[in-house]
Amino acid sequence: MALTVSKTPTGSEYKVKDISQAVFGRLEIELAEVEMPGLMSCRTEFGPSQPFKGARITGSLHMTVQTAVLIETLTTLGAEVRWCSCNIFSTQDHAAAAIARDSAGVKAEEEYEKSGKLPDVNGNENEEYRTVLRIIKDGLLVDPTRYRRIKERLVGVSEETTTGVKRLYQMQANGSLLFPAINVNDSVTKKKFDNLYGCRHSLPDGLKRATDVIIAGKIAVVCGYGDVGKGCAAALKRAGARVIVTEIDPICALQALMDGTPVLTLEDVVSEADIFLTTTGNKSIIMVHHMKQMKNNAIVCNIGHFDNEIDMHGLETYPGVKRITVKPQTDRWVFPETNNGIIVLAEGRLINLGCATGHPSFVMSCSFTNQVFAQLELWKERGTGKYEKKVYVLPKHLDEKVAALHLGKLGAKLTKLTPAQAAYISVPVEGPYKPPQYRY
Ligand code: NAI
Ligand code: XFA
Repeated sequence: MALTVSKTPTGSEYKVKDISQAVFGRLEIELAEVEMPGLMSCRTEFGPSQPFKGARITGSLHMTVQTAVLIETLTTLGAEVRWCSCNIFSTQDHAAAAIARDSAGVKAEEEYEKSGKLPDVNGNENEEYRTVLRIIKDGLLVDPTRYRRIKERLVGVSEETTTGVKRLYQMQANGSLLFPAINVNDSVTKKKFDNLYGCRHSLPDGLKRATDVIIAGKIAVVCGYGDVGKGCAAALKRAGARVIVTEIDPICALQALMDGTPVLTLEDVVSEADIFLTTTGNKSIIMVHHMKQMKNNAIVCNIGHFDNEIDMHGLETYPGVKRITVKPQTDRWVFPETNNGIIVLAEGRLINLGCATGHPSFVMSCSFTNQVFAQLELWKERGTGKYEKKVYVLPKHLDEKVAALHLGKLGAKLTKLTPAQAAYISVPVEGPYKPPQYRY
């Protein structure tokens, strides 16, 4: 399906699947706003002074309802915004339509539109990088002078993802970073929400939508007890499951035990458990020889690394194995020797994306409020020399402010330190704030 560039009556360009979905998009955006108090407080606090006046902000991030609330926070603060969906699967067409109609230029589904094919994930470069290169190349064809001064004009970048942040630190190390960058991923209020609370919310949702099995009473194995594993184990326990953890790190293993959860190996429990979940960020965790030993209709799913924790290749190529698709994202795989089947969710990819709707608005509000603070800081300090061509994290007081802006909505009241208490616990800090490096 070809998408054409269109214009709103006010001249804003857009390229979205179906502009008529803007009405539905707007209604969901309005629901999300109430659940995104951090972003809405930014509008109240900074809107009147228009701090982004003159700033042109462009983003490449999943074009969802929650991202729409971020975009409209930036425009409320005075920015001119253009947005490009970063992933063909993650675009919510109604959100894209509402933003295109009301707030910012939007490009969605770039790759798919051109070739009709999914991007080649095995290409040499990663997907975001190739998307950016392609946009630059297309732009140069239209106007060869188009990007000549981008290096001088670019004020800075804020980055959301672990992978993106890693790449920025590599660029800093090899001298190829051309602009200041703020690492939003390592704000406490981003990471804990993304990894711990977000997954704690959406794992049971995905399991229930996909299978409808009762979780109570089941034996669930959670591979990995980092932030994601801790959140998922907690959710499964609250739903009444008996949880067992596998770990390679003695500290995380001990934490599981202190939380009352046995730590064993997959081999120990593979033929006993009902639900298997990978959260390790590592690869090759549940292999086909494990799956073969599982009980009939054991559920196998992943919420950790995008696609390589479960040995789907081994399963697909197992001699005589039969795949029965119950519905999209729910497959029963039957082994010929035993005639036992296992139920694999989301084809081994992220269960909370494939079988649920990802993070809820409140979780995204914590990430995105960090994004707004990062952009405000970069724009305010442009040309002052405060930020060099390096990667920074937000100062602790801003991380705390993100949290503070989410307290009111939940009816919390914070106790204030007395001056004497403040002096008693104050520790002089030298140099820039460094977030804790440990991950427990
Ligand atoms: P983490 O590093 O805190 O935890 C991973 C844990 O797995 C560690 O404790 C590690 O010791 C353990 N581990 C590694 N190899 C193992 C093995 N072979 N067997 C058993 N345990 C093993 O990382 P975190 O924050 O929990 O994230 C994990 C993954 O989840 C990452 O790939 C991350 O990108 C992804 N993630 C997914 C989300 C989602 O919505 N689906 C949200 C946030 C993160
Ligand atoms: C899709 C997001 C990715 C959607 C969009 C539509 C639907 C569900 C793909 C995404 C991320 Cl990779 O959004 C989700 Cl129907 N998100 C973030 C998100 N999750 N991430 C769960 O929801 C966090 C994460 C992940 C997956 C961290 C590390 C590794 C993988 C963007 C977003 N989500 C809110 C969607 N609500 C409808 O805006």
